[in-house]
Amino acid sequence: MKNIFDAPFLKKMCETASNMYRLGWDERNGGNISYLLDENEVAQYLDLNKVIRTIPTGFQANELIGRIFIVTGTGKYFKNIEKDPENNLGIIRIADDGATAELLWGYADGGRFTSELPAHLMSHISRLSVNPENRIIMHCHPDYTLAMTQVHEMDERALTRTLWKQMTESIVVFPDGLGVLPWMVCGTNEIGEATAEKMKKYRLVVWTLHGIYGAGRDMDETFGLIETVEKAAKQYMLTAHLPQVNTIEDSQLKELAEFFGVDYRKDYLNI
Ligand code: 2HA
Ligand code: ZN
Repeated sequence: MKNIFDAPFLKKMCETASNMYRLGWDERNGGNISYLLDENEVAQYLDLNKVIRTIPTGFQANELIGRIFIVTGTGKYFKNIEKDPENNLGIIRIADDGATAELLWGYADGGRFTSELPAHLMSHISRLSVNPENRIIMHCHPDYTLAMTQVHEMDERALTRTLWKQMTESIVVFPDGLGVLPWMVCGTNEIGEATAEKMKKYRLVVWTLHGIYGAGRDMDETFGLIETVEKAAKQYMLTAHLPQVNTIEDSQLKELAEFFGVDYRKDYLNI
């Protein structure tokens, strides 16, 4: 059996959490990540017949029975993950009943997975139905994206258009735009269901006055999506109060999307 601390998926989880922390996206215990793992890869590091304990998830996820995830722990701080992964992360498998998590590794101090597990698992189900390659769901509280939810109209088309117009890269990186949820209580099945519904159409979902969810095939893609939204939101917050001299026109957004061959939301442009 190989040493779990050498596992590339564990290292990537640690490295990503540290980067997110240093960017200010995950203050205190803010944010959470879940990463769908390959069973054969996990089997190189852990005895899959050895369940440390079981933890109810609080909802039914029949589509994910047998699937294994590495997930950040509830109440844990992103800044501590890299130096102490075994207390701050856990590897869980969704049991045959679809409603119980079998702990295979981690949460060593008796902890459990993030309170946002319903939103994560439901979002995994949604994204897998659109793209079977999807592995990551990531949630965090980036400054400018969050600030923008205080001052910008929270309409999906309007918000996406504003972000696309901030910088050339935007429409190329997130041509599918952003889904938007109004303010809601977090940690509930309701916000999980609402997020997952949006995830059928978007890889990015903004939670008004809370933060953002991103989904992707791997950690870099998912991180990069949120990073690009946050950069565009920063440009907006740095300039929204100043006279607008130059902007990217709708015809130029179309040119960009066509040149880079991305499948963009055409009804979001006024053309
Ligand atoms: O896990 O970010 O949304 C802490 C949070 C809850
Ligand atoms: Zn949050």
